[in-house]
Amino acid sequence: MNKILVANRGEIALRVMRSAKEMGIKTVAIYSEVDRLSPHVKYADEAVCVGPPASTESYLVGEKIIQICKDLGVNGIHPGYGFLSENAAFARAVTDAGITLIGPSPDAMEVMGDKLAAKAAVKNFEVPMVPGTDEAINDIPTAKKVAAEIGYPILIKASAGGGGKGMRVVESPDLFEEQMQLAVSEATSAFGDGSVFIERYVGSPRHIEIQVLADTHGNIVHLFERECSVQRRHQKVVEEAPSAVLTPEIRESMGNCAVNVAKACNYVGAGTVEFLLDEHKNFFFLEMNTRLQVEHPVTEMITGVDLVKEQIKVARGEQLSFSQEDLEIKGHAMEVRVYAEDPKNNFLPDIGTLQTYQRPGGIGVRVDDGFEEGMEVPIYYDPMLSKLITYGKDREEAIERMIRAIEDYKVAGVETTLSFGKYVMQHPAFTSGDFDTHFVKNHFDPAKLDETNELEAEVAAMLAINLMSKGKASVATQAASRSKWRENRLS
Ligand code: MV4
Repeated sequence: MNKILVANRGEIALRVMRSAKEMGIKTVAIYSEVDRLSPHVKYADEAVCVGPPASTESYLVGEKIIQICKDLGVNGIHPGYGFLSENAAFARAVTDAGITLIGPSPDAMEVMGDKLAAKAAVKNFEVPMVPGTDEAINDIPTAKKVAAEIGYPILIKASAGGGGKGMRVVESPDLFEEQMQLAVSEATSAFGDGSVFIERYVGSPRHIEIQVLADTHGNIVHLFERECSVQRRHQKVVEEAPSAVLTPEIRESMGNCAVNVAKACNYVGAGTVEFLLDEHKNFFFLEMNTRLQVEHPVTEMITGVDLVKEQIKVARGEQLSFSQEDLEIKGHAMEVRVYAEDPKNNFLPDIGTLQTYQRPGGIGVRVDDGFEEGMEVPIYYDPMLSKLITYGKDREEAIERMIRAIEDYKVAGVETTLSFGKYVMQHPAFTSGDFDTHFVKNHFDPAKLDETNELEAEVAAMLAINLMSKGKASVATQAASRSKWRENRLS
């Protein structure tokens, strides 16, 4: 495999290309007309325009992508995440064209893409699952009986759903019929498949996921957990590795379960097994994602493993570069997703030009992004600008480094979620580790962001007046007194 096409855009396209380049592999970029000037296009050895801005006419058109591979002598495709990364039909078409997909088999994608099929596949592998039904529910009276046996509150889930789509919490029996009918009609319109199942609702769960890696020689390892509980409308916004609450025993048990889930579907490549952790530290298998995830860098930072390089080696038929015993957690990594959204205005996506775009740097700071200063933020795609990742000897250092990196990250021209990331890093519920998937609902107050910003504006004004009235006092002493003063005000 000496030339790969990255069937994606933005930060993940650039991230994949960097690792491929280190392996001496040529890269081909695809881009839509609006992405012509993107960094991943400039970075690739070759680049081909794949169509107009709309994803359905560009990044999602599998036939065009495969044709480009044939035209340019490409022998591997890395799909990244999103787009066609979990599309079994595309995976089959790639293989049929004699090209290697850097990812799992189409069968594994299909099994894990159907939440009920995933539960059935995993059933005999001693993996704890939330009490609930294993089959799709068709008639409501039977469903109501099962719900009573499970015990309220229950959750109705669409079998073809995932990532929180098609889920309805039902608090009591009298609400069951109505919610059941709504769930089935929603699943039918959203996924073209109305089959639903029910589970006991785990009220205040943490969302913990385990990274797995499997080669074509039967070797499967896990690369420990990522805590992804700080989410907004099922969109992860802050992730970290390792979790602040897992004990070594739970980590080992959860890791072994994740390896068993991979075994259950003959998994090959990098994948993620999602669990819920309840307040008593019981964990339950939720689903498996058959792609490299957005948040994979925090795992890379604590293990030293380049997951994209491992994906490529596995796709080339090589054995894993390490055994389970070789892997250990060193330090702590934190990730804040930087979206072009306004956290003071219900995270409304913002558009515009990056008038200012200066990345932070220094020890333990990694920025995975797909933008340069002066670029337009396109409206056609996910509004994520970058992932800001920090690494420290422990969680405290990773957090303080993240705060410093956020303060050093200069973006003007669009609103971003950087201030929200800093809010989370400084919130006692987060710093104490005492949070769950309801963190944003329970602890985020947008007004507080204004307070911090007003405070900073006040300090800047006072500094300006001070400097002007006293002439050019030494800026260093002024800045030192400012940050001390602000520190006191914020604590
Ligand atoms: C659950 C759950 C509680 N109880 N299932 C969310 C998306 C998908 N990964 C499955 N998810 C959940 N399934 C049971 N039986 C809680 C979640 C969940 C969640 C739910 C609401 C709001 C945010 C959430 C974040 C992660 C997981």
